[in-house]
Amino acid sequence: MALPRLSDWVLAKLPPPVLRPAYDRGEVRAGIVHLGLGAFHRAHQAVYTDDRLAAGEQDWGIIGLSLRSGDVREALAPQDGLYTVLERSAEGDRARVIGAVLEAVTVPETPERAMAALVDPRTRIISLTVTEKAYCLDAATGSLDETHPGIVADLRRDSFPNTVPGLLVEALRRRHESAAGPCTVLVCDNLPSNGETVARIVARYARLYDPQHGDSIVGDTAFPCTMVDRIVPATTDSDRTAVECFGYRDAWPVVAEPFSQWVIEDRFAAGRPRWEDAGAAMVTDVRPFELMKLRALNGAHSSLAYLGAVAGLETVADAMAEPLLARFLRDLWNEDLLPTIPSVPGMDLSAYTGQLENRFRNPAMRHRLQQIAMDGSQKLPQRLLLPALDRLRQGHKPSRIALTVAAWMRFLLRRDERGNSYEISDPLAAPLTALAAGAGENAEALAAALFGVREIFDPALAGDAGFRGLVVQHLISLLAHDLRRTLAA
Ligand code: CS2
Repeated sequence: MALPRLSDWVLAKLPPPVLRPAYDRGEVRAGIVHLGLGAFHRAHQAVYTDDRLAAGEQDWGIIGLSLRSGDVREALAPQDGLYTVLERSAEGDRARVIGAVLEAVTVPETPERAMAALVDPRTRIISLTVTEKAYCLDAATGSLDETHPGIVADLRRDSFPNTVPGLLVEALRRRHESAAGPCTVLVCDNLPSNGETVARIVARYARLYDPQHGDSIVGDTAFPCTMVDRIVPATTDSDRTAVECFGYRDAWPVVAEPFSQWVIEDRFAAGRPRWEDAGAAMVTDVRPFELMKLRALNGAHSSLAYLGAVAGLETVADAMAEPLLARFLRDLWNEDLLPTIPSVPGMDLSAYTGQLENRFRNPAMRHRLQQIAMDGSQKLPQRLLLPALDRLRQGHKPSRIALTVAAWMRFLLRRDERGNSYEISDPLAAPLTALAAGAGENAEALAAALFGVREIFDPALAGDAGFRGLVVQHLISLLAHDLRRTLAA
């Protein structure tokens, strides 16, 4: 007999080990509109929110918007918005069905439905997980990239906005006009000072959009900073099969590690769920937590991704199983990254990296290095290049970061040491791969070409002869030999 597909109707019949929403979904009203209904949001914020719905805070259901593809809506709509979180560890999978997402909307398909949700006075939080690149940030100025083709097009105001800043400002403008009341824009992407940075981008866009009223459009909106953390690899078909072992079908479950952390600056314009009662930490200053996570976790992830991908390895756990790489990672933390992280209230950094090491080793998670390697141009600056500059200013040569930069340059040649080729997924893929191909296997030329990319490299770092020398030296070794020999040296 075919297994039943997840839906409100099937919920009551799920076998006992499957945890399900402990509340009546019919009583829940939407108070949050979330942009970017990907796996991360569904395994993170939606789970914290699901706990609060179960505790009786019924005004905080989520309407999820997908900015590009209709895949998520197509998977979730027939399931009444329900989906499974498979919490995965060496002991096996724990399945929990999340009921917090009340509706999934694909913005390009039904833009006015999306806008109506954003502008509804009952919407008091607009949260986002749209990836770093979607904010159209100019890394050099820390504000809006005004030359971004999407921004230029949106500012012409002759069609529905396509960019995140464009969509946010259009929503805030309509809220302002209709006196919908203040709201909070809750940014949950791995950007430095994420709330503050996006506030700057949105304010700038609003001023360009309407020089006279731009400031008042954004006026009473709050942009708290957050630190979000949970490892959530992209869902695969074998994850769908894993759900079937529990006796039902789910078109798009999400897989996550047991660990989850959320630190939120407690500055909201119009209320919020008591997420602290679901395990989040509400603080006055997120910055130390964010620096710790962006550098120690994401910086380490990107290093493993480029080193491992160049060596032809597949997952984070595979990379951690290589003793030379595990050793490299500890040196990266101790020599190059931890000395750039100020003390974090209530946290012991060496215990934190010890825990990270265990999380990365989780053998049940198949977190692909190529997934983490995506969008390097958007990730490297805050994860590794700013720490490199900090370290140089402290009078030390960050040689492990230099090796990562060399591996990233080598990675752009689109062929690993074993001769397998792959594609580069990055908003700057075209210029970066053209520069890399032009230089080929000449280490000096490759480094010179890529250090010149202003969107990625601060001139202070690109111009540091010591750092460049290290990168070139590592590149020569990676090109002439391989990762193993380079690490051993
Ligand atoms: C990863 C992150 O893909 C990546 O760039 O480093 O998605 C990472 O898994 C999360 O930030 C963990 O919280």
